[in-house]
Amino acid sequence: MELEKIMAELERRNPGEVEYLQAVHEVLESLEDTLNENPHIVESGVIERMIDPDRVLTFKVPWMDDNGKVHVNRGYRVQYNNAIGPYKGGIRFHPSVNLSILKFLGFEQIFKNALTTLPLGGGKGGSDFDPKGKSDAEIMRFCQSFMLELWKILGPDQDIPAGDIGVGAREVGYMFGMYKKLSGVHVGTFTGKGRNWGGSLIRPEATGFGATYFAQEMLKVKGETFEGKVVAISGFGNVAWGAAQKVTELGGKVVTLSGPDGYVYDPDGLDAEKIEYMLELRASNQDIVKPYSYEFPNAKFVEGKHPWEVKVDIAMPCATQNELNKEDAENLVKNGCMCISEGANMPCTPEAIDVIMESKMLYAPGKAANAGGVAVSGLEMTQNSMKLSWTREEVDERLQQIMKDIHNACVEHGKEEDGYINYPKGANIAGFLKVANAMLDQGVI
Ligand code: NDP
Ligand code: 2IT
Repeated sequence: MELEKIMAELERRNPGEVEYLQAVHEVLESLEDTLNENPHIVESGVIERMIDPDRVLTFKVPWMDDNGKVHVNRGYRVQYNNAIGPYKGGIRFHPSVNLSILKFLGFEQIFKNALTTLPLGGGKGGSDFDPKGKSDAEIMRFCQSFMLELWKILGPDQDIPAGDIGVGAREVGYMFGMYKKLSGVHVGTFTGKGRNWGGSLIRPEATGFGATYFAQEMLKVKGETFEGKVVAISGFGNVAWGAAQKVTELGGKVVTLSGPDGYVYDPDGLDAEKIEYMLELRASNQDIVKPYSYEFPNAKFVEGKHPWEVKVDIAMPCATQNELNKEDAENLVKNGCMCISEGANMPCTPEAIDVIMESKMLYAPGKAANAGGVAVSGLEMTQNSMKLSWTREEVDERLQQIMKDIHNACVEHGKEEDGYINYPKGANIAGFLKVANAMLDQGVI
């Protein structure tokens, strides 16, 4: 079969790029029927052209710490595909960052961005820089050095970065500042900007809100709502924070958060004060969630474990890739979990996905469920172009409509004969067809 040959060739050309190969394999597998029905897509080489990034920029990022010691990190930008719009995707600062991880993220971004219904191509960037424990001045110097190389390939109609793990409003501010100085223009080349210099309302909350709205749509199919549901969330960063807010507002009870050190179980559930405390915890610049259990003594800290062993109705992985494995999935199924909505990118391992799909629970992949973040980035770009700023209500309404439209696209392309909605398949097919058709229209380039 043609797809097997393509995959084998990809493995040969990209040895050891585990996450990248995992992401491509997951998409290609689900496209089999679609490609059999559309042989012209395969014959035109669209698959080979789509799975290889358009270009990758790799560069050195030297910076000086507060003690005058020089450090060198590696910076990257993967410009993946711009068939339906300019390259668009976040920047990740984390010591684990490498080319395989950024290629997997960039590849996923193509389909996610296509699903948003907005004209956005796919890209991703980042560095193996570790922001943990760094002073504000060190973060600023790093961001400035990073931009000295990156700015050359960015532009409001060319490539528009945003945040991701380790990159929030502060880092976007420092990067945008340097970009503006070097390019001499104040345009919407970044999203996730500060409110008073071009940022959109709701962008900080958008990914978590969107993942919750998506879960709400899935629950509706079963005649269910968030009211009274017990929810496990992983991570305690930007996405986890947005999801915790919206789930709580809709009547759900969030009982876990997690970090690389383990998870906290809070049987009382999060409330406004605890959600506010999440911001403090993030700002403390450590990589641990444990202090939550000192602050709120009813909460218990479970060291070195994943939150998926807790009995919950709904699970929302919002930390990082491959954080939910086969055993975790088996625990969730055993405990009667009915729905998983991925706030993070590719948080479930392939073995976990097999267990989840087998159980026939509601399961939304990140490229559909977490698309709210980049969708509001797209809305930020629109506001920048119009030199206008929409109200909170207007942005939120558009976000909700986009999440509903993505849900409908997944149902349209993912509904199986027995009525089960295969959301990963639906998301892959819907996103793929949009980009593939644009590529066919534009010729071999
Ligand atoms: P943040 O840096 O704000 O938070 C990341 C969170 O995950 C932190 O709590 C982090 O802890 C935790 N984490 C990192 N590694 C691990 C690990 N190995 N085990 C457990 N927890 C871990 O990033 P975001 O919230 O922005 O991103 C979270 C996920 O959502 C990522 O997969 C990202 O790609 C995805 N995403 C983000 C979007 C956005 O708009 N920001 C949009 C769509 C998806 P610590 O930092 O202490 O290590
Ligand atoms: O993974 C993602 O979608 C993001 N990190 C957000 C990308 C963006 O451009 O807003």
